Amino acid sequence: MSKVGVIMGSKSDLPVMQDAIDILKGFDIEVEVDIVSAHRTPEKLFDYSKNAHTRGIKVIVAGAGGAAHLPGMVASLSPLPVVGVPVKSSNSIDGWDSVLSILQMPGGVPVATVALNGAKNAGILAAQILGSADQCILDKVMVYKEGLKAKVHESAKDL
Ligand code: RP5
Repeated sequence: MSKVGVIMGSKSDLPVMQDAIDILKGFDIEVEVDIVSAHRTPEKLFDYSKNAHTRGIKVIVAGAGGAAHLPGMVASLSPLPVVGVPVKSSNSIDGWDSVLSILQMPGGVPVATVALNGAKNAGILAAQILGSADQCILDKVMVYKEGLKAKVHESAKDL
């Protein structure tokens, strides 16, 4: 079964990254969660990035705050698509450092960067990537989108 790897630079990122885990589990997608710090555990980062694809992980969602090098470094070492989540962490200057560190990658090493603290969208994007080759997941994404539409129509009735 295809898996999504959700990693973060610190346990302090978990309250944000939990949104990615929850939405992926809502699509019945297997999630492997870990803490991998680009600066504090660089050897683990190398090991994780080099090997994730060998154990069924198809997409990596990586979140970090401040000088957020995790998603970009993972993308430099792994053949898998990487979705980056900038986290507004305690060491972040208003989130901009995290956003720009993850967003402004050099040519050849893409990171699909979502909004600040946008872990939910990162999970949905990972599901959509898996869904492009898995009809069952694609069906669930379509149901989810129909649900969004229904909520808007419902909320418009209360105006
Ligand atoms: C980053 O530094 C982590 O991803 C986290 O967002 C931030 C703060 O980490 P802690 O000091 O809370 O462990 O590397």
